[in-house]
Amino acid sequence: MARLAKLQRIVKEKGLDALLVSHLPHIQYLINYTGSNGLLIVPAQGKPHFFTDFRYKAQVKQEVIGAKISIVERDRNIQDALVERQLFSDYDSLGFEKQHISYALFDFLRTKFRHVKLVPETEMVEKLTVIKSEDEILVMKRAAEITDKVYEIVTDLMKPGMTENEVAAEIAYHTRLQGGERDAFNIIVASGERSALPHGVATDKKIRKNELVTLDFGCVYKGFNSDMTRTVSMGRVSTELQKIYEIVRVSQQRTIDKLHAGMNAREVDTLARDYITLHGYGSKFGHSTGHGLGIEVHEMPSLNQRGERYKLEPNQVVTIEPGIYLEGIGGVRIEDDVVIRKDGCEVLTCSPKDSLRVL
Ligand SMILES: [Mn+2]
Repeated sequence: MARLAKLQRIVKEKGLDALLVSHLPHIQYLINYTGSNGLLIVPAQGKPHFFTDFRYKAQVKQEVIGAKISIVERDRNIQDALVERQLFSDYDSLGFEKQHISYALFDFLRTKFRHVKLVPETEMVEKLTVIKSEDEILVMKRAAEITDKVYEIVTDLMKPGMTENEVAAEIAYHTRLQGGERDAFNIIVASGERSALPHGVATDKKIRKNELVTLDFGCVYKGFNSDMTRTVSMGRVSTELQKIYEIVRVSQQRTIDKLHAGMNAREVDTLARDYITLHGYGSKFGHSTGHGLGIEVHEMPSLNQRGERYKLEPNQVVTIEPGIYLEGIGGVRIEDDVVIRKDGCEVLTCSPKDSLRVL
């Protein structure tokens, strides 16, 4: 209940009568609902009200905590129920999640509740989710352990001749067997030249001997994500690819070694980027050094050069994932999930990375 209470305080501070929560991961975070349709109204005062449909009638009884539940009737949708029940009749202002609302729903609200001032909001629930409790960190640690275990199993069974999709299928299969609820995102298996694609999701390409393979995957466990990348070598690869592995590895390790609360997001990015630039590959590292991680794979903050005003706080979880990508040749990325602590950080993902692993 602490999460809802905190949100209600923010709603009140903002001078809103209520916040309409339309983003399902936020609804799960706030009231423990895991279904695929629903809207949650969180008033500044009084009990939050959750709407869903018949398919989830039994499920919400088991799951939902802290909200009044309404199941909309057959042939009705949730929007209609909001009108029929005159839910916003005494409201002056209603906040909505501007990055997580369909135009159709927005237009409906605007048309049907003309007397209510609709206030676009960002970072209301997001701000709450960024700082993790110790219990939440334990859950994220478990998600990371599952990912480590899957990495160990899958790298043991990878062989030349397997397709990237076959490797991705093994990752997905073992993720479920190890206790993961689902994949955190579309699994990246990028081999050979394709390892130079930072987001090379698995294809039917066969993995050949003497190629690099980048594996980037994670799982969802109790609503929280893990996200890890390792680059391995199928047989021997060129001296240059071995060299960039070492540069990325040292860049990533130095960043983790120096990471602590109070640094800003730009300083973290600079730590990783300067080392890569010093070795001549600055232009081949074209993405952020990392991102917040939690109920979403990408949360605040983005660790990049625009992050000067964003200070890291204890109990935030971020990824550290520098990479070097040589178009047409291959690429390397190494990514771990870390908890920011007062004087340092705690690394959640523990798969080996100290040297380029040859399979
Ligand atoms: Mn990531």
